[in-house]
Amino acid sequence: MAKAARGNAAGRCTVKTSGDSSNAYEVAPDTPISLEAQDDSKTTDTPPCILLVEDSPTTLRLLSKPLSERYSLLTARNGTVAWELLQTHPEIELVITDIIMPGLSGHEVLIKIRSSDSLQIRSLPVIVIAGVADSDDRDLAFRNGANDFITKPIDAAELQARVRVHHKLARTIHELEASRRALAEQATTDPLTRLKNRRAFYQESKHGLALSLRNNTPMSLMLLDLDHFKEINDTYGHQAGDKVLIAIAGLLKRMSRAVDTVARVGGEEFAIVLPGTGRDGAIVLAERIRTTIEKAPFQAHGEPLTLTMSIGVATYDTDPPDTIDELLKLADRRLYTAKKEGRNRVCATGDTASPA
Ligand code: GH3
Ligand code: MG
Ligand code: MG
Ligand code: MG
Repeated sequence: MAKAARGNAAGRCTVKTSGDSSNAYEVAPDTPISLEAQDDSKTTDTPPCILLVEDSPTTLRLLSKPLSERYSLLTARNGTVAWELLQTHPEIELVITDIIMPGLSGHEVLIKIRSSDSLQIRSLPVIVIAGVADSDDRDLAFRNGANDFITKPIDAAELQARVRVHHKLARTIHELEASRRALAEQATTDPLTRLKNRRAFYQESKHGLALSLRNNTPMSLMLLDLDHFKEINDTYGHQAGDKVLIAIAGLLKRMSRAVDTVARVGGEEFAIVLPGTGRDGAIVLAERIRTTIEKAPFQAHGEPLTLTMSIGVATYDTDPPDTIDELLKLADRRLYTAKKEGRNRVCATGDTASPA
């Protein structure tokens, strides 16, 4: 029973715009919405790739053998080739470089690596190998950002041990950075719809208003609440309700511009920040969203299902408030007015006084 509604709610909601659709608010063709979590963790069994830069064929041969036992090894006979390989092989996880070579020296390769535009290249661990134990070379290498410095003759076991340590450390740093990014994303994302959450919406609105105040440009806030959504849950089940929320989120995202922030700020309540958009522009978008949702061919049990939304809009520059909290309160009062006046409507004017 609820199954039919679930499949149809997200899968068959093909949405058309009404009237003029010649601007950024045009709705793109519907695409399937997946609830599957994305797994972007590295699940590779291939050995880590390292780059060995050395002009001496003897040393190259000597080091290649032990390194190839554990690593996928790329080699370059001079710094110029090494730099080209770094651009085309993002799988490289560590660099070992000689200093004295024709063309770019090891010091120059290191400087290029550490000042690269690419974070991946910039943060590569680099082990410098030198022909003689020269303390100036060693100091310069470390000043330029080398992670380690080894002098010839090189003991293969020692090199392997150092490579292992630096590679492991680099991987740990990457993993920490990835989990920091994931946590930061979690803190601002609604897990069901992948839209921004209430907290991120509030931050974005505050930031947008600060820019508007400084640049003397308008900014609108829109609060959107599904009408009688409880009935969807009651009739078709909570999971069908969830699918509807996901479909609505996708639709709102596609109808807004890249600079707008679309958020889910409550159970069946959404919000959009519209930087640079005045009242008229916000009303055009709100009406377009309202009619698009009203016409969207949701189906449950093979029967057409009509959904509607009520929308409250407040605009900095047309409306009196110049703080985000007051603007949000105003948008909320207008949303309440839209509900009271019969739902499925946009309220963007009036009601500017706070209730006593
Ligand atoms: P109104 O037109 O006045 O807004 O009526 P409504 O039924 O939409 O509003 P009401 O506040 O009475 O009910 C909101 C419903 O939204 C109740 C709640 O179960 C449902 N809801 C909230 N969060 C979720 C969610 O994450 N998933 C689902 N499926 N339902 C949710
Ligand atoms: Mg050399
Ligand atoms: Mg509601
Ligand atoms: Mg509500």
